[in-house]
Amino acid sequence: MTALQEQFDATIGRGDRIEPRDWMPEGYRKTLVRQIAQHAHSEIIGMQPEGNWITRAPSLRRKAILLAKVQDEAGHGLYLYSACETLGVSRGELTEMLIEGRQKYSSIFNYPTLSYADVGTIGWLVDGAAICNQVPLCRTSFGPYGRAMIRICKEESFHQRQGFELLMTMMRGTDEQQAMVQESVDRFWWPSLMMFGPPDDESPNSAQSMAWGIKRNGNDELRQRFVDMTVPQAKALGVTLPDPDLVWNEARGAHDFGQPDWSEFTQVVKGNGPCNAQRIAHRRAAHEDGAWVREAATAFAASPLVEVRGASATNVPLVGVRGASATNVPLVGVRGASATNVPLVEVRGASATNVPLVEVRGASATSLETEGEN
Ligand code: BYC
Repeated sequence: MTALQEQFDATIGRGDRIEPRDWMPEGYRKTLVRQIAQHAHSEIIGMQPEGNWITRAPSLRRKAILLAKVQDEAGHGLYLYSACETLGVSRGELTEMLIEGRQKYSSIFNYPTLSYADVGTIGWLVDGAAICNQVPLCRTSFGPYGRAMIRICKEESFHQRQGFELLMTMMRGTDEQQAMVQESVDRFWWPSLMMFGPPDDESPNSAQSMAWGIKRNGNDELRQRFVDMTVPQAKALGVTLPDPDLVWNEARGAHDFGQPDWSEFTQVVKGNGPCNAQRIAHRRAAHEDGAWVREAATAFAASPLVEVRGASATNVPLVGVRGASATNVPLVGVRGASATNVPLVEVRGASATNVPLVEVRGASATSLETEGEN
């Protein structure tokens, strides 16, 4: 065993974190890329089923809440893609892998949202399952992933409550509204249980992922935790969970429950669920439609930092420097400059009392070209 491997094992053994600068076995890196990418893709694809109801939410308040939730999911995707990028793979590559079907996303988002009650059910059950699965991931062994999870879990908690509150409101409504909630729960219950992955004895990745501290619990343990958490909530709502085998087991101090249809799960994960093709087609179209934004952002990033026109000593525009803030004011808009490495800028007509603003084109730390001041 190499010294690096020993150091890695000792870090994991102590329950400390591995950071991107640390040496790590290739299998650990690959497993993390797989899981974090799948997680990021799930957040982004997961915007679609709920996004389907934004224009049809029944009031301004419900629309604002739903918009905010879907926007949070975009944010979660971005934190997770960023965490993944610390492992040496770019967001662009990950997106390509998703739309080419080389990486997965959570099975749950391949089911349609057929009624507005599904917005509440997704919040309650899907975000509820996500919380059970993700709270332990706040302690995952890879630093950037664990830190991203902390914020994500706080937001997921809010998402779950908003779903529960929506369903509670509908359950206090008309018979039709109550029936809508029950029908929605009937459709989403089993797919929610599948979110935790296959049973432990059919989970090829669990043992190694747990040994590495990537996963902290097995799939079955977290599924059980979710069922135990959800049963009293269902009672409070007044809905029935569609499982005839669901019963409290006094001896175990936990609920017994039936198994989801694992052949359906396999089909959905293989790409044959009700909405797989639609979800990926939509994601691909959004990616293609956004090409001009990426091109513009790339061109902007390559442009000089400062380009100020019409500026004078008394009329100093505040804009024009990216990343500047009240406490972080770059002295000169030259890339590659730092406190110790300040490129010389040639400014014509400058004196101590007359400091013209400088327009720098194509400037870099090694190649500087100055142009006339305004
Ligand atoms: N769906 O060996 P296993 C959200 C795959 S988004 C699809 O147990 P592992 C939200 C698994 O990848 C929340 N595939 O795997 C967003 C593996 O295949 P590969 C998403 C699944 O990784 C918007 C194979 O089956 N959460 O909350 O040890 C709106 C064997 O499985 C699924 C996460 O991503 C599935 N359900 O454990 C609202 C959590 N399950 O990769 C809400 C992070 C399994 O070998 N991920 N597979 O080809 C994890 O915790 C783990 O990856 C899993 C699976 C527990 C999901």
